[in-house]
Amino acid sequence: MSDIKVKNFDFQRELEKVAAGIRKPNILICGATGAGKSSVVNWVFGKNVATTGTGRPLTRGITEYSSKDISVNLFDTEGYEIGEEKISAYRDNVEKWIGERREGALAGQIHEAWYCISAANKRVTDMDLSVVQTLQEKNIPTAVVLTQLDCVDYDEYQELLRAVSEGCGAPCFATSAHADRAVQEALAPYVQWDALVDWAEAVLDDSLKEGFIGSLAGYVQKKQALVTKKIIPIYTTAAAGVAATPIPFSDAVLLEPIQVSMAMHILRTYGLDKISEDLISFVGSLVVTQAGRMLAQSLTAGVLKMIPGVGTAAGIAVNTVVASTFTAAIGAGLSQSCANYSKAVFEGSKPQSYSEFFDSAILSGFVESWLKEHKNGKDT
Ligand SMILES: Nc1nc2c(ncn2[C@@H]2O[C@H](COP(=O)(O)OP(=O)(O)O)[C@@H](O)[C@H]2O)c(=O)[nH]1
Ligand SMILES: [Mg+2]
Repeated sequence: MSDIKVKNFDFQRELEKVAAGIRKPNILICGATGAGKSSVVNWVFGKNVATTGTGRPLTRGITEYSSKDISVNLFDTEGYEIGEEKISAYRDNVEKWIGERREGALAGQIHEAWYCISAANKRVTDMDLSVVQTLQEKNIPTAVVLTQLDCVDYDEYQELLRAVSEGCGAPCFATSAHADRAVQEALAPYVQWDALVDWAEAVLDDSLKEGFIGSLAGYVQKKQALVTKKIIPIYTTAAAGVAATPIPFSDAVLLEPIQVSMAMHILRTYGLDKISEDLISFVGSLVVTQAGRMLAQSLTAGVLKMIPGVGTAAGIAVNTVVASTFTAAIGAGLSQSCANYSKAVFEGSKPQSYSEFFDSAILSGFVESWLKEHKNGKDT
């Protein structure tokens, strides 16, 4: 396997290519100043969006947050104080702006809207409802996010829910971005962050779901499911295609770039591409080395025994089953490492070093157990 060299890869560039291929949903964030819009965005997508994403003021008090680090575009509408009459101007403004975008390119259209209403105000105004209705009339899937739930008691909360449901029928999700852990624990039965995120994903076209899920802070299980069901299959198919093509090159040369793209795609989905450039090249190198080792083993029948449909006496060349199976196994192994690392990060345990999670022995272990589990199945 002398033709596999880590230094042949520019991992950062591979990552950028992968990221550029991910379609970004456009999410409109509405509500009065102080309603808690920024806090909602920070909670769901992580603090880096509103602060590091370059806020680009568009016309009339609408700020676009987009950055190459994140695969959603957020449109934050600022512009009226709670209870102020200016809200009608705000509504007309947003309505006009959406109308203009509609006439533009498909990629620029608003795909969904989150209308934030602060529970702390203890009322839902007719104007709030009217903005929501305007969005609904434009066929923009719209949810009401009832923010600052920690500021009301149970009866007030029920009253607000009733006002929203009678007033506009939009799905309504109660949230609190209160920083105190004890407050969050007390509110846990009522807070609906997960339901909001599920709704926000469900209303998107399939082609936009990946960008959304990959931009979430946390939600490791959602990410794991996406990687398993949508991302790894792209690369197993590509690997099988390469193995099926009679090209006079070593299979390794052709398969390696597929493993590298897959690895970068998985890192991106977990949001770990933002941890450090070091991690990117560390994981890239690990995967190149691991894939090289597996290919060598498969050529000497080491792993062939473990792969369904391939007898120990199979031919010497890497066939399509071998190529796609070991791609799937490495993908699954890396996904597991990423999930464990992400959980540690989001649970606040501050991992000492990423080599606790990404290391060739750990990856080999995951790969082997994946192969064992899938030995009798065909769902590779
Ligand atoms: N108690 C409480 N305060 C909140 C919550 N969410 C936001 N805030 C506070 O409300 C204020 C306005 O929030 P912000 O997210 O900036 O609102 P925006 O103007 O709509 O973007 C800030 O001082 C926040 O700290 C919450 O869930 N509970
Ligand atoms: Mg704000």
